[in-house]
Amino acid sequence: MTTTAALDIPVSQADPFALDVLENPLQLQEDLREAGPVVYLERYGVYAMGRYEQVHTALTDWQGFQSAAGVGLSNFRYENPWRPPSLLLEADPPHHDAPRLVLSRILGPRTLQKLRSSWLTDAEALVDQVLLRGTEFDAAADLAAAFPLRVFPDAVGLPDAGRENLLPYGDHTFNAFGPPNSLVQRGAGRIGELMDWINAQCARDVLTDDGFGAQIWAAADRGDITYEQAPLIVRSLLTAGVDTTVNGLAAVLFAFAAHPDQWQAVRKNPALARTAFDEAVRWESPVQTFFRTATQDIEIGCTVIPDGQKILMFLGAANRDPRRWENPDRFDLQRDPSGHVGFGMGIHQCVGQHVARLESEALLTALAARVDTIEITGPVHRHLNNTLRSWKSIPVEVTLS
Ligand code: PQP
Repeated sequence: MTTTAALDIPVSQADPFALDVLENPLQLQEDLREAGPVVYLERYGVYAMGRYEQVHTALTDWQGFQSAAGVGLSNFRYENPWRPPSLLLEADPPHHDAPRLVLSRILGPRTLQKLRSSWLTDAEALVDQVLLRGTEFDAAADLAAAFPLRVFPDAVGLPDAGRENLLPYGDHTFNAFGPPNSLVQRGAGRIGELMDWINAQCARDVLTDDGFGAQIWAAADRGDITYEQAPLIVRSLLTAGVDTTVNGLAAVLFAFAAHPDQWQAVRKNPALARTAFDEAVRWESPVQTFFRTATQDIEIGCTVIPDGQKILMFLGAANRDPRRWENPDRFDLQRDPSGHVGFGMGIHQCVGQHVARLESEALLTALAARVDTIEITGPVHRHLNNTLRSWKSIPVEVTLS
């Protein structure tokens, strides 16, 4: 780490998207936090923030830190996006408002109540099915990946054929927020075919008439959004709705396997299942990073981020900033995790978070009803992604109650 006299800003050569860093990002996160409130990442020519206070402030300031130039490394002011930009993620007010309002109603806690009992039943059925095969299984593949795939595509109203495309499409999209490294190149070969399938599923006549997708098209009938916007908003659901929750569920399952006392706490008090998910999202930050772009010269600390520059927000680093969290590396159901930035903050804060929480609550409730202890039985394996803290396998053995 060096300091340039002119800018008075720490400069780092670190590569947050290097495979070994993605494998274990905690050291880099600490280095960034310790270096200062803002750091310049020379390798990519971007700024970075790892401290809670600055990340929180920047996320809340959408006028100063825009999303419309893209929330990945690619700067839409100067580069063509690889796909038509998202009307939610890659937009700011006023364009962002109508799509956001429509989706926030469809995915809001009140509408989701209707799904609650059927998702609880689905979770019980999945847990029964897994345990019938034995008490040793892969918590990542058999539960965390299986459950969202069981409930979410049905809730959207997708046909059965081609659902196996959802995870690879999401994986590539989340890689594409980073630099064009080997992870992006690996996905590039299939992306045309995957994108064609995704786009085809956004059409009204492909979707059932009672799912989230149909509700988006109904919003176009009402004039709340235009007919041109509807398919892109369906695309957002298909892009954002599976990989994110798969890794959120993997995070909470891994957290419990690694903290047996916390699992016993949930067993005694199943109401803790809801807090557990937010604490796991704080602890693991399934979405590790997103970029913003400065809309003007912005003063932070002793430096100025010039207009048009990209800033990498380390949600994962902020969620473990010891300036904000006591004993941040501990997964602890006694703490109040609210205020974590794992779902972002401000006007872009995750519109799907109620869906994710409901999935987690259903799965944990079903698991807590049958499983007394969870033990990790072998080496766990990460799945590397430029944006997501993801899993390939978490081998566990459980004892039944
Ligand atoms: C984390 C929207 C949201 C959700 C899109 C899109 C993609 C990803 C996400 C990220 N996202 N949670 O394409 O509209």
